[in-house]
Amino acid sequence: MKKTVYSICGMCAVRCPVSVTVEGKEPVWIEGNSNDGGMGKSLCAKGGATLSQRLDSQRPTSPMIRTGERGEGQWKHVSWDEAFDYITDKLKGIIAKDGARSVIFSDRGGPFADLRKAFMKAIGSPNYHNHDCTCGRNTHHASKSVYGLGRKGFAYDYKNANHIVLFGRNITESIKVKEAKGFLKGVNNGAHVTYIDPRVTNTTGKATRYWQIKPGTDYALLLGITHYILKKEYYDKAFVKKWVTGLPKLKTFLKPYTPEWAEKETGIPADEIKAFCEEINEDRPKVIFHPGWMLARYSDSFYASRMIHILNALMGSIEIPGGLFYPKTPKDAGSAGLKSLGADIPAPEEKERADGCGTRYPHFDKGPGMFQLVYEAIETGKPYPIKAYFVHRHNPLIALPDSDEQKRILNKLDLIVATDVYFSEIAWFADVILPESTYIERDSILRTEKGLKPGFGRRQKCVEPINDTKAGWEIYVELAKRMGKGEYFPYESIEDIWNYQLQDTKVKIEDFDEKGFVKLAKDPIWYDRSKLKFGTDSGKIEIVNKKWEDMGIPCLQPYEPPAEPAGNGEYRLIFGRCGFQAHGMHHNNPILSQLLGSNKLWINADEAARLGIGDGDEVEVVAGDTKGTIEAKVTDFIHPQAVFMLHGFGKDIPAQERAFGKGLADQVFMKGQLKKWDKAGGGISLMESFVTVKALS
Ligand SMILES: Nc1nc2c(c(=O)[nH]1)N[C@H]1C(S)=C(S)[C@@H](COP(=O)(O)OP(=O)(O)OC[C@H]3O[C@@H](n4cnc5c(=O)[nH]c(N)nc54)[C@H](O)[C@@H]3O)O[C@H]1N2
Ligand SMILES: Nc1nc2c(c(=O)[nH]1)N[C@H]1C(S)=C(S)[C@@H](COP(=O)(O)OP(=O)(O)OC[C@H]3O[C@@H](n4cnc5c(=O)[nH]c(N)nc54)[C@H](O)[C@@H]3O)O[C@H]1N2
Ligand code: SF4
Ligand SMILES: [Mo]
Repeated sequence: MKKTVYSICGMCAVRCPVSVTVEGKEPVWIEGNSNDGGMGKSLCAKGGATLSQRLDSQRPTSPMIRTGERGEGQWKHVSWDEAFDYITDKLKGIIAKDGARSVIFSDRGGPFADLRKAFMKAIGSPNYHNHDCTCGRNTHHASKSVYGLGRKGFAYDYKNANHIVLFGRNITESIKVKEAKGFLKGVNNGAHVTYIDPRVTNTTGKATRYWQIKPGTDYALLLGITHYILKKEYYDKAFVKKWVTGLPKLKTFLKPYTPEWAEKETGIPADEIKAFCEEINEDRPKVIFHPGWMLARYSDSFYASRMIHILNALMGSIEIPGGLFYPKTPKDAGSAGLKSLGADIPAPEEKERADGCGTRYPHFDKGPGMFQLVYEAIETGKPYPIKAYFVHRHNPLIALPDSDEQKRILNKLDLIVATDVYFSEIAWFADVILPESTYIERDSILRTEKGLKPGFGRRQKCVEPINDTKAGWEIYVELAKRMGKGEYFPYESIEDIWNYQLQDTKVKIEDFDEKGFVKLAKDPIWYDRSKLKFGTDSGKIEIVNKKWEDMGIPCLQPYEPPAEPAGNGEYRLIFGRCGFQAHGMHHNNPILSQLLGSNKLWINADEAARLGIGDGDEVEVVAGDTKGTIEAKVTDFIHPQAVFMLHGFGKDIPAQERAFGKGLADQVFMKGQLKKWDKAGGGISLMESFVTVKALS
């Protein structure tokens, strides 16, 4: 007998709605959950590899405790009872000696993280982190400084846009399925697309204008664009008058930054910049400047991203079809939200986070913290000692730079517990691996789905686990109970959790059966544009935000050119992703490893000729004492100052036999980068590293 089970994909952090066909006890088919019109039946390649993830035998099949040195790969398989006992015995000792604040947690974050946050709150530590110091922190804080709203404060209506401007946002390969489909609809509807990247990507193929920008100079381009738009008055005066403060200061600040000046910095001709501004003037207000992600990996990304947020305001594209819109919450649809699992747990006694977010760094959001700063705290014991580390669905050894330096510091800890589905680099380095069931084998807590029609979504178990694995909720509820915090986790089943979450709403668990999600509004909700809400003190969009300036972060920062490669075969190392992989995760997946087995080093054709490198040659890449060899991809499609690698390859975990030793890992070449981060935005400056490339004779 066949049945359809609706769930939520977990192959990457986008978490698309899916529909799984189960025959008997086996999953036999997966596709997008077409009850969601934006999704249809589409999935990306990684989502399509879901069933093979479950069948992959080269992943942890039961809890494991380390028997050799950290990272050596000597393990004993243990029962869940033994694993829980081992962890709680150690943890109780650590807390008795150094206090609960000595426990840190790093997590992917996202809509199911509420339970993990509740666990940390119950344990009594303020030190919960998500991954965002390597992802969107700069854009997030930039958005807060302009709108008083975080980076998820707006969503983008690509489908109805007249012009989509993407700074390194490789929307057709670095995929969010619904977003990519919306983008392609926009393209088919005739939208202009301006794509800016030192490298030609698939998205370039959908663009009406491509600029091969000199790496690290987006801020200069944005200053030039904004200068010209203000000079020519190509902006929405009525919107700006009503909603934007600080325009005169911006005009004065921008005086020197003409398109001609920007041409010198970026390599993009002034005439083209002007032509772009003229086109934008015709296309506005339905213009979307995407605030970027990879734009958030340079040391001035906070400022580049701020300028993008300001440009959106100048376009007047806020809360209109074809522009930016507020993702509406259950409250906007007249419903209560999901009750937080930590709502009834008292806040930890310790108020100061070890990473200093909210205290030493008052302008950084406390919630997700800034994980790179934890390394300093572990190393120095300041502001207090850090002894135990829980890591869940996060792989700092891949996601943060300089894995060797990270290992040296993490080795000072007394306990590392990794909850993972794979033998990831961090799991391999841990003391205990708690194997989570693959996502189609587990239930998760309910999530809130914000949007024009807000609602709630449910990931449910489609099939039983084939190994001795558990769902995350089972793991943390059990750990909390064994740590004497059971009163805050009185749950015996996932239904107990779902009912707790739904208690203030009118929604019942059965309501999810029909479609996999529940919508709280029939029609799209748009705010009245005369009553917009911004989170700043003035309630307006603030070009100069006094609160930020008082915290030591100037809002209008003069441009400083990026560091230049020294020549003689030195290049800036840039990176990105492709459609078949998610970060450093599925490189050992039986299907995905066949689609793309290794990465190559993209190098500009003129540069390659100078160095005597031919397409397909093996070349050596060097940074400090780190060396590796990789196949060169010689191409005109990359700026001469940069070389490019796909992220996530170069696996060195022997248990991952299919991926072991294939290609090179970008993060190992980022020497000393753990300490290089944007002081205004907080994000790690991952793209500010240089390597030397040599032909192998
Ligand atoms: N050099 C370099 N560094 C980067 C990037 C880059 O391109 N280059 N990209 C940056 C970006 S944008 C991001 S978002 C971060 C991403 O880096 P991370 O936040 O670390 O993200 P992921 O790769 O999504 O997931 C990490 C871990 O989750 C595990 N995992 C996968 N599925 C499951 C599951 O179902 N359950 C559990 N418990 N674990 C699971 C994986 O095995 C892996 O160990 O990296 C950042 N760092
Ligand atoms: N298939 C797949 N999809 C994903 C992910 C995944 O791992 N795999 N990860 C998800 C996550 S967590 C994220 S954050 C997003 C990331 O989405 P994107 O930010 O679109 O990600 P990347 O593919 O890393 O693209 C980065 C691009 O920035 C370019 N770049 C480098 N330097 C510069 C510069 O100075 N200026 C400009 N303008 N561009 C530059 C690089 O050449 C590269 O093409 O993707 C999400 N979607
Ligand atoms: S983008 Fe692909 S892998 Fe990520 S959640 Fe959606 S279908 Fe799954
Ligand atoms: Mo990301």
